[in-house]
Amino acid sequence: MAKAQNGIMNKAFSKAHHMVNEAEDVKIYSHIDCDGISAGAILSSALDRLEIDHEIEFISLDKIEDLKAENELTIFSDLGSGQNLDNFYSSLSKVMILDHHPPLRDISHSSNGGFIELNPHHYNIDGSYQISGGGMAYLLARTFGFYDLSWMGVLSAVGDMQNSLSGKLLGLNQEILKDGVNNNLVKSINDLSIYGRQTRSLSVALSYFGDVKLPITNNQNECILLLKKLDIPTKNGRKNRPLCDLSIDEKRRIFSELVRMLSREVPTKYVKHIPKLVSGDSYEFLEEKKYSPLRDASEFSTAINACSRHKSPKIALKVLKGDRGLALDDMEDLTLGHRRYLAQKMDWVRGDDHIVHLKNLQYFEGYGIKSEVIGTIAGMILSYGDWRKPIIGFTEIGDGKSDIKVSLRCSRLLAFEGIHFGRIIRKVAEKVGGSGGGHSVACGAYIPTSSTDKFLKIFDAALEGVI
Ligand SMILES: [Mn+2]
Repeated sequence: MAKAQNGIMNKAFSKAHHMVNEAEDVKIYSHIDCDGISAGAILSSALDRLEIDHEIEFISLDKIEDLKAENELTIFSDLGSGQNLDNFYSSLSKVMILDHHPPLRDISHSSNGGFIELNPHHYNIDGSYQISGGGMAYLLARTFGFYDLSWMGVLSAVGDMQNSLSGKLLGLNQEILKDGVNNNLVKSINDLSIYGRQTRSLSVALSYFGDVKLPITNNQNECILLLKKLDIPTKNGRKNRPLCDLSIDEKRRIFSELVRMLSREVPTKYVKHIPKLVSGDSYEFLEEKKYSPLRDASEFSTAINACSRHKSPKIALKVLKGDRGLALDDMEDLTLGHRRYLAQKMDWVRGDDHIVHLKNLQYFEGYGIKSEVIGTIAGMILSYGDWRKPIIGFTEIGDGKSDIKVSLRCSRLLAFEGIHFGRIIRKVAEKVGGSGGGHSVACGAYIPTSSTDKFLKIFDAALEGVI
């Protein structure tokens, strides 16, 4: 069944292949997040090689309605399926959509000569866990034989958190990963599910374990003691050891210890999920230097997010397309600034008991925090609150608009139990005249300024008996 569906989708990709081949002047609009920027980098690299003139712009979803068709072919990537594109129908410009979000239109629209929409949902393929926007861009690039762009398809999927529930890449993502592995560009490792494999010292990386509050959470001294107890050296000579330097046996010891600690801490219903919380596959990019943030897919995606959240997606684009000089320096500066900004805001939220506890959720008013990072802050602050409940952060959208941005994060344990906060937040936001959606563990909404109290009340009630 899945194979047959893939087969039909491949036919659509060969139509798209011809559309690209005929084009002389292309505009790409891609989503301004890690997945969208990687998707843009794949498309732009492919068009460069085909010597097709193109321009690329990274945009947020709310900008789409203001766009006008000015090029012979406009490609929408990692967006477009959920938006009204009527502006583009009337023109002479051709339109191609490469998206993986739930589509508004049905597949019959796609057969129209100047308009093609490639979306896994049209072929009964899941767009949350099986393929990302960058994955769709790669499948198009692959029709031209550009297998070496596969690593960016892997990066897109990780940036889009497509591996978050199973701990690994599945479906078409797995197929893309295979291309990366076969071309010696990517290595997939069954690993501890701890962030910062290449760049963080072990004790720091462990202290960020936050899905469940453990004695080591936010406590580096406890981490050092734990590593001593497990007979794992924290240094190699004078250099701190990151996770990527550990032997399989050392990783196993940490795994068993974390499982033991977690089993003591979590309610019985969660015990079956513990191994998934502690281990998962990691993806290494073999062309990148060891100990570089670009070597690990998760860390690379953070660096791209640092660029996009500070409105500099083009810097990430250059790095993705191979610039390891100036653009990489700029990316490192942005990452550093990003980290400083987060630390400063974290201190503020933690400082004066800004976390307010309701029966089934907790929240903080983060007014003054940039809307682009309110979700990141919420995720970091969760380990200081109650991991059993989701945490919600509020801030202003900025840009002269008066709405409020809401971001929610929760322990992966709640998602493993089948709670999908992306769906819940959408319903609650709609009830107060807003809109929302997203993943099970990370989602958000936009709501009218005066509706925050009502929003919290409805949300708290909606979770009664659910968590
Ligand atoms: Mn995406």
